[in-house]
Amino acid sequence: MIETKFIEKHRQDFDSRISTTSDQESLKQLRIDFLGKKGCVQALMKELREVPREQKQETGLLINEFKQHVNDMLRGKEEELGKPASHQPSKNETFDTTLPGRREITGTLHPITQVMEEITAIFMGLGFQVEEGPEIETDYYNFEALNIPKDHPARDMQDTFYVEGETVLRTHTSPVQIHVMENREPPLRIIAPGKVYRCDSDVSHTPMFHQIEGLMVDKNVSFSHLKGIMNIFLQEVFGKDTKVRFRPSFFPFTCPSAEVDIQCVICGGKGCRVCSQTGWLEILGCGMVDPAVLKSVNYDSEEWTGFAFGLGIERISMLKYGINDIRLFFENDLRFLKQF
Ligand code: 2NL
Repeated sequence: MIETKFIEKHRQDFDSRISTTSDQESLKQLRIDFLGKKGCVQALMKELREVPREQKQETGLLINEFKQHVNDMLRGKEEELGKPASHQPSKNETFDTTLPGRREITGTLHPITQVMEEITAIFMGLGFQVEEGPEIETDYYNFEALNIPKDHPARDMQDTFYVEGETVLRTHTSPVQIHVMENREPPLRIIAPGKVYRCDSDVSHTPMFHQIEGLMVDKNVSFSHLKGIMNIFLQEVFGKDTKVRFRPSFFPFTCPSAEVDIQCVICGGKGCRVCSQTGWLEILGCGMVDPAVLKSVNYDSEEWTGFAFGLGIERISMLKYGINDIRLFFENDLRFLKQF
């Protein structure tokens, strides 16, 4: 049973305590004692449940009035003492200004992009212009203009992705160079980097991979120009002392044609698994542009000659970084990508 006297006593108690309160700490305690979950006002509320119905309203009013009084007085005191600063470090809290900040996580360029940009920069330094073109091509630009006849194995259904009718996903970036030659008169020096597609998939082949092709057409361009440019390029990518060799080869679009090897970067030429015990690694294919290709773009092959080359970026990146499975480039595992 709550009596008026009883509430009055709590009020006196509160008033006397607040009159002697002079710091934040005891003000906080006072608030807890009277307004907290286990405080005086809450206890009175609980007792109100036991009060007979006819007295409930009057007693409830008194308790509310008391609560209001406590609230007002506490607020007044709070103002009197000044609001606590939003964060004042306590005495035993220290701040180490020498600790490093939290590092921002930044992305990196994909290793294929890095190698592509590196190779592109080398050729730009040698006076080559970068050219790009569509990834969907016609049979004519991907094969016919490059002297690849209809029965050539490179056209086999197993290698080429056919889109529909005469359109294919380009199997090399050569069509870019055909477009440029059709639209421009020689002399020209261009490189064509980009994605190419072949229906093939294992540890060293993916259906999409990256290629850079290069083309130089001018008066009196000879095989020695080609050798000179290939030597400079390979020594820039793999180091000044890289040994380079040219082997006769065949491509429908060049004549004579060659494949270029470097001394194995893994074993230094002694012979290992990567170079199949030969001491050499095949790096790129090249040759003198076949007169039939020059004819298809209306260049006079009596007046102009040219060399061309093509290389796979994934293969070069694998040898440069000692990667044994091409699929790692396309899994996007950050533990792999962060190493470059
Ligand atoms: C390789 C070989 C090569 C070419 C690409 C080319 C382009 C035109 C005319 C003549 Cl427009 N040739 N490109 C020439 C020789 C070799 O690529 O093994 N690539 C991965």
